[in-house]
Amino acid sequence: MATYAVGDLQGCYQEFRDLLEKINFGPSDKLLLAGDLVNRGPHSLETLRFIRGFSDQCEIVLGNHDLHLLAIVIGGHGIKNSDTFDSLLESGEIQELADWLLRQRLMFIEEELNVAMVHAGVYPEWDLKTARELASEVELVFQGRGEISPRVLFKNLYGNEPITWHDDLRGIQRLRFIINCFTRMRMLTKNGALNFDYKGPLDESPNNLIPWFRYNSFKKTRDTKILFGHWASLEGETGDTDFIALDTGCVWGRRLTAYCLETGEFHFQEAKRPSVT
Ligand SMILES: [Mn+2]
Repeated sequence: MATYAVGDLQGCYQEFRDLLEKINFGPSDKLLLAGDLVNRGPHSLETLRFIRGFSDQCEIVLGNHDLHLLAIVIGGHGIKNSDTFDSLLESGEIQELADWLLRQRLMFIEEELNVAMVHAGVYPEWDLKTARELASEVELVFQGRGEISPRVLFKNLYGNEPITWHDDLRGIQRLRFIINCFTRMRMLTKNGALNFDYKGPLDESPNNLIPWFRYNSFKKTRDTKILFGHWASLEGETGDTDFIALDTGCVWGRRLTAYCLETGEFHFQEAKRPSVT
């Protein structure tokens, strides 16, 4: 039995199936999916339907594109020009698939292997226990067991504010900060404020910004390995073996990555789509 973590699928269903075949994924193996299962790529409906079919073998954390889908279905937001999940939205299965997505997490911790997975990152001021508790606050709202309804949360999902964390943040402001960290964060200012402007490679990043995984010299998540996706222009490199970047831009014509937790090996499936810059 092996545990594989796979980066952003974004509707790249064919590459996903080919990758599973390549790693010989079997009924006793486990799959960790780092979120952004849908959008930008061609086959969001097929991807979700397929994953749901073997979800007892999967652990999923939600990404910003998955939340965008829920913001449309549950929060009443409009579709953007760049969205590519029309056939998913028009499918008779959409409500069922959305309900299933709402039961997924923002952070998954595999204690035995000392690994945690999130879509974008763990805010560097949070230790593992704090991060897990804050993720739970949002997950309870997704499940309809929080102080506000899922509809109200998804209606008010969008926005960059607040950009700094205080323990006494409440309501939508608190939930939005937690969600933005787990699903959208890349860079921070020296004062720990979120900055959403820069998405490029590390070696071209502005001097005043620090990637979240390099913010602290003493990591509050200690020796737990953090797996994440979301940042395709890292091309799988963080320069730190405690932080594993899984989004290798399959949807942009590069490749899909699977990381085996037990062996530390990486497996790749090249994209079938032509590369875009
Ligand atoms: Mn993302």
